Amino acid sequence: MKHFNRAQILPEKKLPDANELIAEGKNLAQSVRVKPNPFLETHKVASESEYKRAMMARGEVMFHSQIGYRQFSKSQRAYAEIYQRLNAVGYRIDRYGICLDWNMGYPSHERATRPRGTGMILECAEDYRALTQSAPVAPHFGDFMMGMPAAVENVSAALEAGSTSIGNLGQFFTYRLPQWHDELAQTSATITALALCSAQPVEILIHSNLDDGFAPLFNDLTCVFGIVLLEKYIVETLLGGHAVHCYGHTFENPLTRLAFQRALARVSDTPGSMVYGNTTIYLEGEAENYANLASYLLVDILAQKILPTGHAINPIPVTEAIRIPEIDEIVNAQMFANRLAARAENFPELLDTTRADAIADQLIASGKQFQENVLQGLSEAEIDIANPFELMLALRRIGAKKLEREFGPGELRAEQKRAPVVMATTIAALQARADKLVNALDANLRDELSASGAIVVTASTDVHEYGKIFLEAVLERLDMQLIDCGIAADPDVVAARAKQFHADAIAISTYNGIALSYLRELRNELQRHHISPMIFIGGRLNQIPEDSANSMPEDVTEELRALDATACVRVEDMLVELSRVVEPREKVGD
Ligand code: B12
Repeated sequence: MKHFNRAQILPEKKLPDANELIAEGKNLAQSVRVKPNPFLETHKVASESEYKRAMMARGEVMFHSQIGYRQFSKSQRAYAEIYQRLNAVGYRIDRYGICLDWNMGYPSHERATRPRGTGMILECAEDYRALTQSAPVAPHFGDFMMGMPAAVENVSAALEAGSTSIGNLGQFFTYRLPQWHDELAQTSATITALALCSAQPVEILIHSNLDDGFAPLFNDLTCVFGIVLLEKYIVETLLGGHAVHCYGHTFENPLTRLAFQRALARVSDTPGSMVYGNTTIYLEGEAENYANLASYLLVDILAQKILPTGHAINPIPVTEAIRIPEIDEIVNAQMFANRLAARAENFPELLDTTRADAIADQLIASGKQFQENVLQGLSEAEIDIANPFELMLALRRIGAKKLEREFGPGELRAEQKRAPVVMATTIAALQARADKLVNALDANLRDELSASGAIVVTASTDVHEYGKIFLEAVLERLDMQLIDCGIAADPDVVAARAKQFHADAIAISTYNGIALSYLRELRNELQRHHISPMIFIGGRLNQIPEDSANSMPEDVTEELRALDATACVRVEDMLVELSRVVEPREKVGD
């Protein structure tokens, strides 16, 4: 049974020629090369992978930190100061993940008029070099590089700043820049940038953070591992590069977290980039977050001690759930991690990996099944799976939910759902939380809302989907009619859908520090349509003020309320307000 046909996925009559794009990357590699920087010079290595292999041989655990502020001077200070303060007390930081802002994903000549979030903005290639000259710490450029319209210019600048670990393939599959619709240009730039890295005379780690990709939306971890194998096929078999995988945001079960690392060790001989912190378990309270930090970090430290894969560990600062961290908070988290790694010296004797290895067997076997199912299914749809352009764009357009439903290795159950071979916990946890919330509601309120049959447009302003998934799960259980605008939904699209479906309300989930500018644009679009549905907004309601002195986002709840929106900390806040104003209406199909 054919799952898809080509016209559904790649309707374009003509697509850019992959071989030409690859040749362009190879040609560029003649002039654009990795240049020396303090990290490469201090450690006398040609690439970070050479350094990683040496550290693995010495049984050393490596340390990673994300850094990046709107102000370049603050980012430069952070690059130097974190290293100096740790070095002064005998601790190490081996690499920095450079948190570029999504503004950097656009071609440089467009950035002045494009939205900005909370990340770092580099004005020119010299800025890349000035940054990596600030300390002998390896620069990992893993955000808004590969996968973006500006992939070629950003990757070129990173290579010339001495970076030999560049990503992020995962972002190609899920990240959408506001008001950017040219997927062909985005895919072309990514193919050329991948070829540019693959043609370098030194080993470039082509990084993919699975949690930036499809992983957060799969119910089955073996599909996540299948994506590892598919991306390795694209980067290594089709483009001749070296693929490395980062995982961790959504891996809260220590057993599957360890199993995933041990499975990666069995399918890859390239040192890993980093294992990401389990950010989704972070709460508001700092004290508890130190327990959250230890709970995942110890697993990652032991994983590297008993079977080194070269993944640096990544201690997430305890303010993670609130906003981007300050320099002091990053230093504290790194000191915590260095000390914990030292304390864990004899912990490996306590660990039995039998169960983790059994799960690793399943991840590899079913991951391979998923990979084969996808490649066969796409071939049957006349997608050329030997063509990286067609394959990458097809995967991006099909998306996580359909890929898992159509090609997942698990048994197909009722409602087109597949039984996970190895359960991924996040989505199931959100559904269970929604059940709990609705069951705990006051019965009158629940009945009133269910009777309302309200029509609600839902949307996320960026890639963050969990808040929206949770919200929709609650509203569905209250029989509301949902109009889903998806992730990274532009204000004009949301307003048009509200008009088209005569929506009672719009529910916006936002996380990237654009809450205020997004609401302003949405208000303008609704005015243009002469409609004024209620607006509910939740997530991270902050934004960096234009005249910010410290590059830190500030709460904008009052400004949102002044624009006549209901700013919500919890979903319950919306339910109470909705019940107060919405009139019962006929449900579609009643
Ligand atoms: C998971 C996560 C990711 C995942 C998202 C996976 C996915 N597909 O959803 C990934 C790894 C992809 C990701 C990417 C990024 N992230 Co992120 N992410 C998080 C994280 C860890 C959890 C957020 C989450 O989903 N929580 C689960 C939900 C269910 O809980 P909740 O947010 O508390 O939601 C509750 C309420 O807010 C409410 N709610 C939520 N929405 C709505 C809407 C309405 C209408 C209502 C009524 C209620 C409501 O309901 C929920 C239950 O009560 C947070 C940090 C944290 N721990 O909070 C950072 C965080 C939000 N991310 C952040 C950033 C900066 C990014 C990136 C830009 C980083 C980068 N440079 O690439 C990218 C985004 C790029 C893009 N293209 O958009 C920052 C935001 C900074 C800020 N605004 O100050 C945070 C705070 C981390 C940090 N400290 O720096 N991220």
